Amino acid sequence: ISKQESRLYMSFIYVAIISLLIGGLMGLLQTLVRSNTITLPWGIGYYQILTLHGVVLALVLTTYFIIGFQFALMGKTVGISLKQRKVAWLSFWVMIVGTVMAAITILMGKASVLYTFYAPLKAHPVFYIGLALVIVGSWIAGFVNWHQLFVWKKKHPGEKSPLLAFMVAINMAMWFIASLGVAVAVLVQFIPWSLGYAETINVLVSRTLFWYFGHPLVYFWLLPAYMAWYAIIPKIIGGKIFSDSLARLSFILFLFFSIPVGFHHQLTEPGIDPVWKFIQVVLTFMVIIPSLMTAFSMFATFEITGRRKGFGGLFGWLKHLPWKDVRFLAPFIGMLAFIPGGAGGIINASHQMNAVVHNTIWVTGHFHLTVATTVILTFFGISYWLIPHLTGRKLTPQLNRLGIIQTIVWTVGMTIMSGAMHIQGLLGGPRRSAFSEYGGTEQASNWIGYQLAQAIGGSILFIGIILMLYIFIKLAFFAPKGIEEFPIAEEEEDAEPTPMFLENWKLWIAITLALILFAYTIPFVDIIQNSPPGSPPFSWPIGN
Ligand code: HAS
Repeated sequence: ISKQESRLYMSFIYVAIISLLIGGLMGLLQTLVRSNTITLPWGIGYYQILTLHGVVLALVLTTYFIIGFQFALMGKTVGISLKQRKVAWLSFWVMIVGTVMAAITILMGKASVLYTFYAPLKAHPVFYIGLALVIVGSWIAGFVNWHQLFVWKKKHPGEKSPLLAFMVAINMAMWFIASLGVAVAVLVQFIPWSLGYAETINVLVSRTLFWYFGHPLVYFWLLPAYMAWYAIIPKIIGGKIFSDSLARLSFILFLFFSIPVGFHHQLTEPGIDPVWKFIQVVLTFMVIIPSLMTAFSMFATFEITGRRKGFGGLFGWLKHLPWKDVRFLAPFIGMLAFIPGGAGGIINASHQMNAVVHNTIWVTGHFHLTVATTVILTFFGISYWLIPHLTGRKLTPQLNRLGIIQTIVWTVGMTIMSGAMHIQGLLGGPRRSAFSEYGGTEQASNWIGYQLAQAIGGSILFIGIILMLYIFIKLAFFAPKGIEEFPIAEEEEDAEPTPMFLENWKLWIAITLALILFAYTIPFVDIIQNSPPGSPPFSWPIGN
């Protein structure tokens, strides 16, 4: 890999790792405030640190890591030209300018609106402009990725595209179509409103546009982890890809069903016709299918590889897995976490049960299992080989061992924290609230033990972050020079050839748009015609 390429990919990853530190510290403070262990000094508001935590981890860390990783995948599988690299740098800098603008407003306490920035909470206009720039920057990255694949396909007529390049192109297509929604909300509603050109804002429209984007956002995080599960983990365990066609089909299904499902975040909201909520819940159950296909495919890979190595019996194949290789262990624990994480998602999506858990800290528990365990542990697993590969160093046995300790620390911390969040949520504990005794009610007194457990889990997780930072610095700057493999698996020899229609991009995009129009047109027109006129801005009382 050339120095220039490596510098480009690593730049994205540096921002991700700095975000992990800042966002993680904010998370620790969160748990300490909620358990009444500390009060924030110097007039810092609870919602200020909660916003920083959410924006920096859920939006900044993820987006930068994903774009850096995806560029590395594209560079490896289809190549990157000098021109493409220049445009990729442009995407980086546009994103950086946007990120800095948003970060400054949050740090100044002018944008304590949380990562969902629900109206009528109002931030400084610079916050929204910053967000818009981050999105535009990510689009530029997407255009480069599609162009990379396009150039490759022109040079290889009639051939199927490399699996990982296909997956990146799908993820960026989903991201682009989804982020159009939030871009419209920011440009048409939030920026004019925060600049004072509009006095009120249509809250229901803004939330609907946000969740049109917000649910595919979680799959934008998940799919890069799936790329590693499908195409990289098999190589690390000494096996092959179970089915190239199945992997492609599952990504196509994500493209179809990720977007027309936003109402499952708005099930308790008045003003949306229940029939359309029902339809979008049905579509949500469709988007579970590609994850079940992924689970099936992973089990198949593990079992086939194990049996080939001579481990028989019902579970004998489990023995062969390289438990002492952190490049496998970290993503594997991510997979395990996705079993309860996914089950929690199915509970959330079930309309009646959503009434029990909505706006409770159960939901926070759900996304700490999914994004903060499944996805992040997979990203850590990727980092252990990607960073030394890019910096021309080696993952030494000592660093591997430290990585295993890091993985265990993360797992223990997250099990305690997320477990306590789930239970407290079922006992009615609200999400997004600082410590309160709620007037001394008995119910609130039941929550405090779980809050303390979350503070303990959060502290353990912070140790995990420090460890990760240490390993990262070692891998990037100090580990011995050498060549670290970029592990990409091949397909099983006896696999059926992948049908070419799986690359029928026009058809897939047309079906995606048709599903979106079906799920959103009528309810959206209804919302615009019938929702209340708009709401004046609201801000948190000082000191919250
Ligand atoms: Fe979710 C809320 C529904 C998946 C993230 N979700 C959130 C929020 C976030 C989030 C951040 O329907 C909060 C948003 C906010 O701030 O308000 N979610 C789902 C459903 C799924 C789902 C149906 N969510 C995710 C993923 C996320 C994520 C993935 C991040 C990456 N979620 C909801 C709903 C809400 C929600 C409602 C709103 C709640 C409310 O009221 O506010 C599905 O995609 C889940 C399908 C997954 C599976 C699991 C398959 C298992 C696999 C692992 C296999 C294991 C192996 C290893 C192979 C069916 C693939 C085994 C080895 C052995 C040895 C055993």
